[in-house]
Amino acid sequence: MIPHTMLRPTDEVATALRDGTPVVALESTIISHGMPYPDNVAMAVEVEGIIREGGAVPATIAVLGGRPAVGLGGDDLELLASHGDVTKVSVRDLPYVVARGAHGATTVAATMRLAALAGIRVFVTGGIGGVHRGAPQSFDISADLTELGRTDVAVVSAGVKSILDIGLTLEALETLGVPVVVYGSDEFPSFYSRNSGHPAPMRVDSAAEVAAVMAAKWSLGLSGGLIVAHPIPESDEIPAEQIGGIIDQALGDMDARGIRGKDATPYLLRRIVEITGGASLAANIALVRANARLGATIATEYALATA
Ligand code: PSU
Ligand code: MN
Repeated sequence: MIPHTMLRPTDEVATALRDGTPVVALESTIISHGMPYPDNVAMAVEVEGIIREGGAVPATIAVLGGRPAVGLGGDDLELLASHGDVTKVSVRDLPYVVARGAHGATTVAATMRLAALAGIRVFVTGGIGGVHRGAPQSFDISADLTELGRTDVAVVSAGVKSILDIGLTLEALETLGVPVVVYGSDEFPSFYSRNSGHPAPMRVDSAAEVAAVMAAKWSLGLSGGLIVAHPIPESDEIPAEQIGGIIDQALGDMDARGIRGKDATPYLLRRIVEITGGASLAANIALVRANARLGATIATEYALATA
C-alpha cells in the first residue's frame, strides 16, 4: 500500500509497507504524557528493539513540525520525551496541530487513524482510553473508543486501567461492534492486574488466532478495529486490591484540583506513579514490553495470513 501523501514515513517503514514486511505502529502520547523522563525515552527505544527482534518493523507515530511522522529516529524520540511543548493529540486535535506546524504526541485514537492511512494494521500500546468513571455526568468518553469503532487496526493493550469504568467501557465497545479478544485468559485484564472482575468477551490462545479474527473481520466488510487484551505477566502484576485504593486516591486528588478533559488521563498516570513510588511505572514498562513481543508476532502472522 502507498501511504497517504501527507504522511512522512521513514524509508525503512515505506520499504516494509511496499514489500509486505510486517510493521507495528506505536503511539507517542505514552512517551510524552504517559511516563516521566528519561524512563519514557528508554522505554520507547527498547520497545522498538523488541519489535525488530520479533521480525517486524516498528513505526512510532507522532506529529513533528506539523507533519504526521510514521517511524521516528532517536532524536525524534528524545524530543517527544523531553520537549515541554508537545501537545497531546487525539483525532480532533490533528487538523489544528498539522495546520500550525506544531509537535504533537498522538493518542491511541490519532495513532490508529494515521497508522490506517499508512496501511499498518497492528498497533501496540500499554492501555487504551475508555469510559471514565463518572461519565454519566461528565460525558468523558475517550475518542479511542470512537476510533476503534471505525478504523481498521488491531490494538494490542493490557486492557484498561480502573481509572476508567471497565464495565461501561466493555459495553461501549460492544455497541461499537469492536471485537475484544483476551489473549490466554478468561478474564478481561485491568492493566496493572490480570483480573478485573469482567469475563473475557472472547478468548484466543495464539497470535495466529488473532490474525485469523482480523482477516475474518475485514473480509466480511466489517470496518473498525479490534482489541487484543494481553494480561500483564504474572511476575510484574500489581494485585487489584493493592492498586485499587491508589487509583481511588489519585481520582480524589484529580477532582480536588478540578482537573478534567484531556488533562485527566495524563494527571492520573503521573499521580499513580508518584503514590506508588515508581512501582506502577515498572509494571507499565513490563506490560508494554510483553505487548510488543505479542504485537510483532501478530503482525507476522497477519502478513502470512493475507499474503
Ligand atoms: N492509558 C494508559 N496510558 C496512556 C494512555 C492511556 O494507561 O498513555 C494515553 C493513550 O495515549 C490514550 C490516551 O489513547 O491516554 C487517552 O486519553 P483520553 O482519555 O484523554 O482520550
Ligand atoms: Mn476524555
